[in-house]
Amino acid sequence: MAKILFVQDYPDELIGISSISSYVKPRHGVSISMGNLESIKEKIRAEKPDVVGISALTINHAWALSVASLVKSIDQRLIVLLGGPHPTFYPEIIHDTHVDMICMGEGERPVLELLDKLDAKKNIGGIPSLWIKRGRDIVKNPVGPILAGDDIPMRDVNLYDEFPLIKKADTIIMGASRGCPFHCNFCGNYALLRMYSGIRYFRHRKIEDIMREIELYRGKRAIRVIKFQDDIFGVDPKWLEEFAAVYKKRVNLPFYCMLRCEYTTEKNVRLLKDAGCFRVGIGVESGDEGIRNATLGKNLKDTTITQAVKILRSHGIKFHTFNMFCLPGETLREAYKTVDFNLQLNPSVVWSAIFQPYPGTKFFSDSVKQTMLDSKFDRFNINYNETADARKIWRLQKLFMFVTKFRFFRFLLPVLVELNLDNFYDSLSKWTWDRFYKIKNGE
Ligand code: B12
Repeated sequence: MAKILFVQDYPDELIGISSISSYVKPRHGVSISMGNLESIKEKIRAEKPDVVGISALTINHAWALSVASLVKSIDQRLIVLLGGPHPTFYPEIIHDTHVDMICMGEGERPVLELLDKLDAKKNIGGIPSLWIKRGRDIVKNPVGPILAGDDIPMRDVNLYDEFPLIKKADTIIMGASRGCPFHCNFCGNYALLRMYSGIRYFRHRKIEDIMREIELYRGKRAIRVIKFQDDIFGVDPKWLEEFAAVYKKRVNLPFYCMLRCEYTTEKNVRLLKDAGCFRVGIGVESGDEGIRNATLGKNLKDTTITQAVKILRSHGIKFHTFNMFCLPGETLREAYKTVDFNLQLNPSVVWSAIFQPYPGTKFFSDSVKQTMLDSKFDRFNINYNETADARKIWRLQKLFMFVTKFRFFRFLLPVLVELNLDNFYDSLSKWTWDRFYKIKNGE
């Protein structure tokens, strides 16, 4: 038996990690640690793993490298393996002194093969999907095949039991599918579809597995709400029909999911509502159709969004919108359209972010790469909007949530974006989110 210790920054379950855990646990030891370096250090000393597997996004890649450095300071022989979206889209992170290998894409098969080979003391050089440092050389194995939908394992429902807040939570996150059939320019899926070209990358899981996974969680804790965090829920109408019927019969708990507006049809919404869906998230991205489609490649008309919202409303399903500001080439006039379109749609929650060209997106280029690495990529400090309006649009993003909550202030926006009150606007944005929009207890 070989042992892997997973380490993550995000303070909640990560489906990817609990999935790899159940895949390798029949033959190997798995443990988990989160967050601060001191607790990670203790865990390494207690568990004595062979491999430390660090899950990294771009926003926390600097943290991931600090963990890698810590691991090597404890014992040079420990293998440091980085996986997750950041190394998938930016495998060059392997050049960091403290990283031994990185995993591109799905981790179940490569991690199992690595642990099997370590256990059997075999050569680990040729494992598909892993880039491996060998002295000064790097072995860049091509990406291996992905799991078929039916083979995606049920998660290890016990992995996070040592964390009281997770163990006691009355919501669970679920994944009913992997991948996304769309390739919007601002999303990592753009690179994944190319990385896995020729393969049907979007896959639904077996409905029976999803039900059994939920039942396992319900056997452990009192669950009130389920959050499906698939990129887009219910892409295949036949799958959705079957899912809705089985879910209602076997689970019958309120749930939340993400939809694309094309799939928000009368028929699908009726199925979702009947099965227990009470809220959905939809990506608006920009209120300007030109930016949304020509720049972001979303391929979604205003009328499709308004029609979707009308259907959701008629079925009493709440919805929240996802939006971005400071988009490449976006002018202040176009940014106002995002505010006004949301005022028109009137969602129960609005969410917005300052656009960032993450690795894996169409927008990621060599020049951006340089800025990211030099700056340790603080996501809110770099504004990639190159227009003269950049600062004003940044302020608009900070005022966006407040104005969608208190509509009366809309007329003041042209004055407010001119004022250099950036710290105040930043605090106001956080306050509005915490006070009015942050979803508490899954409601
Ligand atoms: C759900 C989700 C969230 C949830 C997370 C809830 C939760 N508890 O998981 C919320 C809403 C909180 C969230 C927030 C954010 N998210 Co998000 N999110 C997702 C989403 C839609 C699904 C994640 C998921 O469950 N995937 C399914 C599992 C099975 O896949 P996986 O996580 O990739 O894991 C597999 C592999 O990556 C690999 N792997 C993962 N870890 C490791 C570790 C090791 C050692 C190994 C070997 C392999 C390995 O193996 C796993 C199993 O095959 C993804 C898109 C996507 N499809 O992945 C975006 C995604 C991960 N998010 C993204 C972003 C940008 C964010 C935010 C920064 C957004 C923002 N501006 O605030 C924040 C960051 C939050 C944080 N501090 O971590 C980006 C990341 C891009 C990047 N380059 O880093 C993604 C990829 C979407 C995109 N636009 O491209 N997110």
